[in-house]
Amino acid sequence: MDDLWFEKALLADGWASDVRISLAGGRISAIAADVRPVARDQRHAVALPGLPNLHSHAFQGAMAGRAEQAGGGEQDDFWSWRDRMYQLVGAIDPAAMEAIAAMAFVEMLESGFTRVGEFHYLHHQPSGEPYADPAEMAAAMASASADTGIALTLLPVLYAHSGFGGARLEPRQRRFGHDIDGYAHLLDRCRELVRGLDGAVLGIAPHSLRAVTPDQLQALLAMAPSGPVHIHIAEQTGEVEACLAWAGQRPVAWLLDHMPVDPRWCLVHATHADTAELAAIARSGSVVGLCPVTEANLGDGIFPADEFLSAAGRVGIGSDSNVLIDAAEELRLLEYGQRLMRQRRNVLTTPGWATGRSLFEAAYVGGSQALGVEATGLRIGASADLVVLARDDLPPVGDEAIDRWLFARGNRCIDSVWRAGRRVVTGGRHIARDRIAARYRTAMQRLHGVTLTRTV
Ligand code: NGQ
Ligand code: ZN
Repeated sequence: MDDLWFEKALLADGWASDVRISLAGGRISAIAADVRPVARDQRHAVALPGLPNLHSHAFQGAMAGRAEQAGGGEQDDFWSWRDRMYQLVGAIDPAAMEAIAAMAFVEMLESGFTRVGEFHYLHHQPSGEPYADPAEMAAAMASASADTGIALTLLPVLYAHSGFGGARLEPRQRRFGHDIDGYAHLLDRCRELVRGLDGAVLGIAPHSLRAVTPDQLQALLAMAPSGPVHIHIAEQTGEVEACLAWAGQRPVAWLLDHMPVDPRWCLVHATHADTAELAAIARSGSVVGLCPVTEANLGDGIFPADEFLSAAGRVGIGSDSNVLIDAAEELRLLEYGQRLMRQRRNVLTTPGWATGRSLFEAAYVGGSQALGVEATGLRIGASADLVVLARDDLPPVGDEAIDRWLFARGNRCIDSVWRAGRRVVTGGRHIARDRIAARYRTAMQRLHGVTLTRTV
């Protein structure tokens, strides 16, 4: 049993001072506020609940910083980035997958994320043949979760088509594809994997309206009557136009009209949703999964978060392409995008509320919902998933500590992270960083020979 004492803790019912939080069996076993520290207490400055990272493609971390050179002539956009990403796809075997995922998960924990939703579609061998175990690559992800301590919401993806109307997969997409029976088999194996993994949750993930047909979407929902349902939607104007051509409706409008979208669902990006679509998403109770760093990196556009939150919409954040893994940066960019667009300050909050606290709570509550776990906050019985901010030059006074982390000092503020009662980050570093980074370097040396050139 560990007894931790904090100057300030953001508990389920708000800020408290001089707080002892006791951990036992991976959970919070006791909380006492307004108490003096005793000798056996480990003393810290500020405790917050860990954040959910609701959307990650772990493998893409291996191309971070390797797609930032402009090509000649042609327009450089999401599709040309995807072209480079597909070149990486062919080079990743299960061992590399595990090494890359573990490194990404270390960085997530170091930035304050304690759970990741892994939107996993790199399923098969480079030839397109399934591995002997169809969930071989998912198993690599599960190992990386166990190794690093981050909680996993595994979202096995159905990626069956290359475009609207059931277009055949391209050869370079052959590692992704299943028919419905193949997917059902994958899901069974993933169910076993998740059963063996502490705190893990299983969901389903039709990749996008481009990549699954309406019949396949229905079939997936029939396989998983509960648990998270994640889908990419309306990230690109190109997708909106293709959807209009296919169905005469915009993607979000089509989805909400044809599928039982409810609080199980996470609509990833939804960048190009119009006012009526935003209101309809909010009414559905589903979560919009925003990935501000990736959306900026890929030139996707800016989600009208102010309008959506005013309609009582729910949001969470994800690190998506993992070009930079940083929870504070995601929240900061989410707010700054709105400030730049609206030429105002403190946009994603309500009068009288600190912006950092509003962003943090929105991402905590929305992200937890999207990843299939209860947003308990720090309370007795909750999983002991804590982010601990260090004392900086000013005394920690509640909301301002969050604002200083998100807007001013960034991850230098993070001292420790506990996940399921285990201290996995200390002094800002993951306890297994050196070992995991060494293995990652070896894997990356092998991948370095893979050139990521623009071909479109
Ligand atoms: C993905 N990435 O699934 O990794 C996609 C690219 C696709 C983003 N949407 C692949 N950011 O859309 O087909
Ligand atoms: Zn994605």
